Amino acid sequence: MLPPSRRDFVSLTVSESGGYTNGKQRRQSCWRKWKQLSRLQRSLILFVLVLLLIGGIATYPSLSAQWGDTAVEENSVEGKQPFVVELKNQGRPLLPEPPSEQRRNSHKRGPPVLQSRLQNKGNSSELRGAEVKNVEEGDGSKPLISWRGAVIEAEQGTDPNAKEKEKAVEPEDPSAAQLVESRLEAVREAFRHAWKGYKDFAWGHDELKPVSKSYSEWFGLGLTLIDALDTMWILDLKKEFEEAKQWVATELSFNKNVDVNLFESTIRILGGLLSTYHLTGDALFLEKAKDIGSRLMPAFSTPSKIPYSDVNIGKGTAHPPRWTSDSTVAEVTSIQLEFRELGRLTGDPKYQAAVMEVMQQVHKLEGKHDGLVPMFINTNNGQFTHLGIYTLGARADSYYEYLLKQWIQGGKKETELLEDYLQAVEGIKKNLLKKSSPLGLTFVGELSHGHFTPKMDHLVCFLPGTLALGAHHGLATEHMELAQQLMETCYQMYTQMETGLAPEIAHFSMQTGSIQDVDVKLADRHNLLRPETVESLFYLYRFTKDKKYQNWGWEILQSFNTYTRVETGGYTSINNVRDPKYPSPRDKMESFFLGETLKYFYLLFSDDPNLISLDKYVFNTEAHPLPIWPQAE
Ligand code: DMJ
Repeated sequence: MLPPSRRDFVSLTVSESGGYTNGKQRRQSCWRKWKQLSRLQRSLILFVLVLLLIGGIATYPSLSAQWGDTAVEENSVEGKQPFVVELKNQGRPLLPEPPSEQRRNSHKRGPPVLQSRLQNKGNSSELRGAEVKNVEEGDGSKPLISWRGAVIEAEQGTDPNAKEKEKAVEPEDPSAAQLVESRLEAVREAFRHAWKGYKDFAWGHDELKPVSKSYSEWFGLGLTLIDALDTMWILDLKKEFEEAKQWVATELSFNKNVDVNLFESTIRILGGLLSTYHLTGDALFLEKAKDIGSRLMPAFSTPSKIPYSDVNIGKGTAHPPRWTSDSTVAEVTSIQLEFRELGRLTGDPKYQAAVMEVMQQVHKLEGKHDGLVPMFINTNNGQFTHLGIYTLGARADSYYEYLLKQWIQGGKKETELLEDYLQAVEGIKKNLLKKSSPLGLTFVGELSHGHFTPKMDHLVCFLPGTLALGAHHGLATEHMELAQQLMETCYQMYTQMETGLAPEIAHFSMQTGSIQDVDVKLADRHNLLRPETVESLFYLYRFTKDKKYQNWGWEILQSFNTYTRVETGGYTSINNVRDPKYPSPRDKMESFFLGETLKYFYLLFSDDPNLISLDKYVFNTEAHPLPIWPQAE
């Protein structure tokens, strides 16, 4: 190909026109000039234009996101649309300005575009209706989120004076004590809102379906109500606690022909009742705990003494799932804190014997890999099954948590538990820890028959808290360092998402040159209001007093309020943490949102180390605090 002639070059870059007076002349002279150009010149111009067009299309999303950010920031500055508005619109206590670190980061997630648009609409009632749909706006068809009676942020931006109100009552630089109190009150408010939904539409049932204003049953035992009892006590919500207690006293009966899952009913119901008994001293809860505890015992009548997954608490029969005789390792090794405590309170040795038998068997079993356990165990022969897959996520997670916590509960005397825990931590470090790109985040992946996968369940985010707890109780400071690294990773799983909420499962990028550390597969984009990250933030803050952990928690609470709060009461799990315009509600509030997530938020924001002291209590895996046994026992 020939190089362009000098004439070509000059005619492309220098304007020869001596000026023009109107558009028509300009168009004519342009056309003349175009006709005068050589074919090569025209081709070059067209080529450059096409390049510009492609470049423009490619950069449009990020530019528009930036513009959106800027718009939101500008709105905030102008006092039109603060990030969280709904809380202020309902006469609830005003929230403090987010800490400066948070404000700096808030644009990272992309704009709450929806919020600014809603603000302009100024009429939230238009957003109430059926399902998600497009709503015609004056300037054309733009998608708006509208859920059946449950526009999560419909109230946002409907009060043009919101920012002014916030300014009026909120000092520029609120004192530390005010900040703490306002955050605690924000958690109480969130709880009351969740409780309102449960009370109005699901009272006495297992779970609230806040969008359809109905409920779902799992065991038919008022699961949410029982799971939330000690949270209400800790949050000092006396009225709510009393009405729930009345229900327990008059309505709760375990004499029912229902199959319950041994693990879930132990951690949520038995754990919740025992914990509430300890906090309140009310014998009602101990009686109920004894009742459910004794009804769960048939699960241990198996050939191997490894319990079945399911028990019929009315008939006193137990069985494995229909498709297998296996139980899940995490399930059979994460019921010990509760049954050990029940044994101590009742003086009946059978409870402790049953669960310690499981631990002793698992301690000796073949099939572990550097202290890491497989996910399944057979109830007939007591052996691990599905060997070769190791994860800190679903089906194995709380095995590790309960090794440490049983050791703490029993006064740090049961050395086999500690040995297994320490070996497992080494196994994690050796086999599952890697660094992501570009931020170099330490994450916990999975091992499948020797092959490493950079996949991390949100469930794994219990680990920073557990590691920190171990360090607090005298284990290596290295555990604390790892806890802090993993805590950052779990926080990034939230902050790198467009909604500021973590997905159920993250995949970490390991290639240099990656743009984002956290990648999420389409099927993993849901958020179930899980507690693990908030739980770990609570431990990390308790032990370090580093305010950044509180601030991270505060950001997460705001994201829950923005994307999961249902106007008519309750919070909903969502399908898509990557789409702030359409997070897509799943219409379910899991009981652990009240039992765990909100409780850990409250404890995180509290500066009182004696509010459930970690030297006196150990939390079960459903956030129910149980006492550390006095040394004599
Ligand atoms: C809770 O039931 C418990 O925390 C359990 O250990 C794991 N799953 C949920 C919360 O995510």
